[in-house]
Amino acid sequence: MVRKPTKEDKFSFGLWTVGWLAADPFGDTTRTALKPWEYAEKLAELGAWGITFHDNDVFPFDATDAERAEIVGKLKDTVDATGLTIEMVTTNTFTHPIFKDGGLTNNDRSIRRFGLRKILRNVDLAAELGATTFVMWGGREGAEYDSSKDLGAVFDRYKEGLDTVAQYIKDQGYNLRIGLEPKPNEPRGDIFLPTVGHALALIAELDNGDIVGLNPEVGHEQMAGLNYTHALAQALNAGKLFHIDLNGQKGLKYDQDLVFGHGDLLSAFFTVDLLVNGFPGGGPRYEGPIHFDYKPRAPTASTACGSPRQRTWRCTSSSRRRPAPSAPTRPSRRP
Ligand code: GLT
Ligand code: MN
Ligand code: MN
Repeated sequence: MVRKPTKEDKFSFGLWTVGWLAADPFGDTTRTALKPWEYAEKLAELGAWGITFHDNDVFPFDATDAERAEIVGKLKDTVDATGLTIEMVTTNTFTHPIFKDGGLTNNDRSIRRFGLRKILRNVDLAAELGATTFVMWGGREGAEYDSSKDLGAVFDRYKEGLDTVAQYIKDQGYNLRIGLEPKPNEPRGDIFLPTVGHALALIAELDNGDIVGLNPEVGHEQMAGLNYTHALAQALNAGKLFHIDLNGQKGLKYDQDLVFGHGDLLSAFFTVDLLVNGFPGGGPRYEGPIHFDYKPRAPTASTACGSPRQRTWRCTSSSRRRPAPSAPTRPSRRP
């Protein structure tokens, strides 16, 4: 018997996951785009409790204030009507070319400041929408060449940026905690804060580390050959397990974002055991949402909708109706 999820399960999904258009570095999009509120409606219908998103999963990078307000308003209406919870909000500081060498750790001070402004504006939005976790995944904070950055300055900049965001949250009196999301590589050759352990060490050095914890992702630890359940356990034991990203990964390769349980099923079993039952001898329990960060595959060839980087809302209904080509019309962009 397959049990139907209910809101009590506290299942939550990123709009960038259900809204993933299934592009990869070698090919264009292969899934159909919906509007953010259409994903929300469908998730609620299927028994989800919560949704999460980046600012630019909902409105475009260059949206005017009026466009932003209109789109956010529509999503909020749907969330309220369906009884969903916006439990976490995060910032896209990785898609736009300005962030190609990072936001908070960029060598260019004006880009660091721009990244910070974008994050703080999104902190306001997160608080306004009632989110309690603010995830920060520094996917572009990294390097391919070790001489490209002063690595000492990098960690000072990272700490200063995180402390500024955390201080802002405190000053505004927001009920928000920051969840850092480690990842070893991709899109950068090497990302700073590659594992849960690295992030815990940096948090311990922050002035405002009391509201900074972790959002560990299964695949990100397993890409480094590490044990996800152990990472959760250490974060939990340190009182720092604020949020989770569940998905699947088949060993040491690119970030696959498979459905949870695919890849290392035994590890997934022990992860569930820890989340549901806690430590056998008692101690801190994870009380947060059961949040999924997976990338759905396209079951069949479907209509493409724009470039791989384009986000959901840009795809118009007419482009959605465009029939799939009967034969490949475009060669792969790379040999
Ligand atoms: C990006 C990444 C995910 C993170 C998201 C949060 S963005 O899709 O691959 O693991 O959770 O910024
Ligand atoms: Mn993730
Ligand atoms: Mn991932």
